[in-house]
This record gives sequence, structure tokens and C-alpha cells, in this order.
Amino acid sequence: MAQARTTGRRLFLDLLRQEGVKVLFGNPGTTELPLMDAFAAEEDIRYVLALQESLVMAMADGYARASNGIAACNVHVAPGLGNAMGMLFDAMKAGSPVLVTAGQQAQGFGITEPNLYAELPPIAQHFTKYAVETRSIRDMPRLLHRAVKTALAPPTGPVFVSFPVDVMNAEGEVEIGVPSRVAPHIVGDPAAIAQAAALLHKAERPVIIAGDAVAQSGASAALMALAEALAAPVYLEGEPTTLPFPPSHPLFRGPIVRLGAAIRKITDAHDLVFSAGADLFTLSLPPDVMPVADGYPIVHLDTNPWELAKNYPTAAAILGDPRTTLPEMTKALAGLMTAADCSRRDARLSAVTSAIAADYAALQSRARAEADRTPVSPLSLMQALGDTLPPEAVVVDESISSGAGLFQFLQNTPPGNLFGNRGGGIGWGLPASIGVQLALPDKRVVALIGDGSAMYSIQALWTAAHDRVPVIFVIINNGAYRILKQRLSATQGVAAQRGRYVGMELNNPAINFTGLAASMGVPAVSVKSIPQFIEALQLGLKSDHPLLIDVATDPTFK
Ligand SMILES: Cc1ncc(C[n+]2csc(CCOP(=O)(O)OP(=O)(O)O)c2C)c(N)n1
Ligand SMILES: [Mg+2]
Repeated sequence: MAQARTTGRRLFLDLLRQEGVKVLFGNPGTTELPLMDAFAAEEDIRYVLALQESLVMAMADGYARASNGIAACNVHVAPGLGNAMGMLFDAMKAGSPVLVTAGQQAQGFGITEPNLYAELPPIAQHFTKYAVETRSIRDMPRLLHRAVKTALAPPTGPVFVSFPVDVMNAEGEVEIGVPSRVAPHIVGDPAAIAQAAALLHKAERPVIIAGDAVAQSGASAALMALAEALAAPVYLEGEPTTLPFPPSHPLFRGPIVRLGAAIRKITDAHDLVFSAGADLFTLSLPPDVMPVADGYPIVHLDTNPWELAKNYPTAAAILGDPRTTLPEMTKALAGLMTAADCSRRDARLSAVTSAIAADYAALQSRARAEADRTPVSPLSLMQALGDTLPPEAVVVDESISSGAGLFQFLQNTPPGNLFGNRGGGIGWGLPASIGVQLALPDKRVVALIGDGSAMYSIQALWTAAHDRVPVIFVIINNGAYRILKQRLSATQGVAAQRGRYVGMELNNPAINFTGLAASMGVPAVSVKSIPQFIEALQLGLKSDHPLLIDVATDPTFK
């Protein structure tokens, strides 16, 4: 491409547009003034203002995950990047391809340590695949193209580029270059696939744990084929961020619980774990019991070599993309199956699917039995949600202690239509749901947010109103950090004896969510029963504006 005279700020926007960026989430300061000036003449890229940098980051994360492509955001120098770090951690754990940019003091001025100054790449590098500062306008195309290429290359993840003011203000004739992409659908090593097939073939009671890498590569259909060929139940990983397998499938088992003993129960009931792009096994607490017995056979497929055999020895570790590798595994397995194997497999299929169906029926009747309770039972709330949502609805999940049953009840929800908090840094759901909705304008996003989590980033409601982003925010209002009360109570210490849970009650005063929503221009209703919730949700789904539904939910935690 011919060299044209340009400015750093113009070049920055031209490069973003060239890389396919349509939205820049941001929160500006003085170091962003050159960029904001360029935005005054920008027609293609939309600037979405979020009122704190952690929100900027979570919105970009949601957008990246839902669009399955690059998302971009901009934060203000060291304090802004500092505010973004918690949500950058979540984005890194989720493998979200986000280009995080920050304004920086002009070089030279920076070394005098002015207001707001600290070196930025060393702050960002812990939670990114690549962190760099541009030093001249001529470097911008190479560094930005490299950053975006790196974010999108498997395993995907966030990257960081700092732009000093003098670089943004510089003028010059610059070759803009062209974007590059690393083709992601890498087929795993044939020898490892053959080894895995032999192990799967030998197993009498295999179990599959499915994770993000399957959803990210669009491999749900391929995983269904393998699960059926094996007659193996499919669990979701312990911190499911996506829906890699349809909940309506007879082999769908729901998420594993992130505790060592609960996982051990599952692995002991089987004789092989096949992890399809799942993490093995992210725990919340140090385990009393290890999740797998010594020498337990594990077959693991993932796009990230770091995850393979990270904590447990793996009998077959396959580095590859699930969409292209799973069919090869299914083929290799089919090649080993005799007629006798097939009839054993068919008998297993009927036993496994009837056990799953019985468990699901029991879960349903438990939820139905609690449906009249006030405050609302969280289990019945999840059931009502699953029953009411149309297939095109997209769920954003930060329901924390209230989400039991959610995945099983999402019977209408196809793979791809769910995004959950990965990493565990809370305050993600409210802003992430706005990013997801902006990436999927033809779908309707319903965000499930704990009341405590909501208060980390409540001002995201303002962006929803300002940018007319029609998310339905369901606030699960139990007036507490209920999960912490559950966990502290389980330790049977002084708090449990005295019934005194310091720092975990959100009362005196109770938080007025409908008032907060109204103050930021988002219509809101309070509901106290399941029928009221269903009515509010249905009305919300029919409208085209954001809505907050504040659900008074059972605070019981024992
Ligand atoms: C950034 C961050 N700060 C604190 C925590 C610790 N933490 C985990 S869950 C939780 C409470 C969540 O409360 P809420 O959203 O109301 O859900 P509930 O426990 O009531 O289900 C807290 C404070 C965290 N995970 N991340
Ligand atoms: Mg709560």
C-alpha cells in the first residue's frame, strides 16, 4: 500500500478498522485527548464509554467472546490499567482475544515521572500474551498487526499496546501494512490420536468433560458424535464459561462441582476421563481428596499446551483444535470397534441416558416443589428462566451461589448461547453482558447477576441506557455474599457458632436496585415470586430496551 502522510491518532483508528474493529470500549483521560479528537471525525468505529476501566475491560471481554473475533478497548495510563486488571485477569483465563490499549505520557516527559506515570507493559504483561509500547509512528503498524495476530492465534488471549501521546501526535508517511491471521484449526498429532482412540476403546465406563475450547472452535456437533460413539456422559468443566454441548442432549450431565471430593466421586464411578478442551480440574478450595486416583487414565485434547498434563499425568495429550481433531478421534475409534464392542456400547448408552434422565426428572421436581416459595428459591428461578427463554436468547452467567441447575434447565439454549464468568473475578457479568449484546445485536441477552457481584460494576447500567443496549439484567438479590457465608459456615468456626458473618451482609441499608437503575435511565421492576418473574421476563423479551429485574431471592445458606 502507498505511503500516506498521517498522524499517529489517525493511523491508530485506521489500523483498528483494518483489523476489523467496529467498537472501541473506553474511558478517556488527558493522554487520550489526541485519540478523542480523532474520534470527532470517525464514522466507522463506535466509541462506547464505560464509567470505570474494569467495566471497559469486561465489556471488551464479552464482545470478544460473543463475536469470536478481536475486541478492542482503551484505558487511561497506570491508574486506568490498574482498574482494568481484575477483569483483564478474567479475560486472560477465558482466552479472550482483546486488544487492550492505553494512553501514556509523552516519552521524555514520562521519564520525569509526571502525574499518573508508570511504565505500562510491565503491569499488563502478567495477564497478557504480549505487552509492548509503541515508540514511534513508524512502529505502529507492525506492533498493532503483531498484537492482533497474537491475540487471535491459538491459544487466544488478551494483548496490550501502550501509546504515548507524542506517538499519537506524531506526523509521518507510514506504510500501514496488512493484517495476518494464524489459521486456528490445527489437527492433532495422528500418533496421539491413535493412542487416545485405543484408550477410549479399552475403557468400560468413560466420561467426557467438555470445556471452552470446544465452544470456541465450534466443535459441539463433533463432540456429540464422539460422545455418542462412546456412550459417555458429558460433564461441563468446573468453571464453565460457555456451552460446548447442548443441555437437551440425552448425554448432557451438567457442570462438575469445583471441589476435590465431588470430582473424585465422578472419576471413581468411571474408568477414563476424556477432557475435550476442558480445564482439569480448577478447584475453589484445596482438596481433601484428590480429584483422580493415582495412575488414573486421562485423555486430554486442548488448544493450549500449558493446560495439557498441567496437574495430572495424562495418558494421551493431544495438542489440537477440537473441530478438526474430534472427528479424527471418532474415526480412529470406529476403526477399532467390533460388533461386540458396539452392542456393549449400545447397552451402556441406554443405562447412561436413563440415569441422566432420572436425575434430571428429580432436579425438575425439586425445583417445582420450591416454586411457590417467597423469597424465591434460586433453583426454581433457574427452572423458570430455562422454561421461559427462547432458543435465540443468550445467557450471561454470574449467578454465583444461585446457579445450581442453570445448565440443565437451559433446554432450549443451543451451544454458543452462554457466556459465564471465567477466572472468578466478580463484577464481570453486568458490563460483559453489554459487550455480548453489542456483538450479537440480533439476539437478546439475559444476564444473571448476584447482588454482590452487581455492585462491583453497577454503573454499567448507564452505558446500557446511553447506548441503548437492550440487556435484561436479572439481579439475584439475596442481600448477601451468600457463597462466602456458605463456605464460612462449612468450616464450623466461630462465625457458624455465633451466627455472625462479618463483611458478608448487604443490609442496613438494603441496596435499592430499582432506584439505582432508575437513576441511570434503565427501567426496572422488583419481583417477589416466580410468576411475577416470568411475567417481567416475558415483557422484557418483547421490548427493545434494557430492563433490570430485581428478584428477592432466598438468602438461606445452610
Ligand atoms: C474481584 C473479586 N472480589 C472479591 C471476590 C470474592 N467473592 C467471591 S463471591 C463473592 C460474593 C458474591 O456475592 P453475590 O454476587 O451476591 O453472590 P452470592 O454469593 O450471594 O450468590 C465475593 C465477594 C471475588 N471473587 N472477586
Ligand atoms: Mg448475593
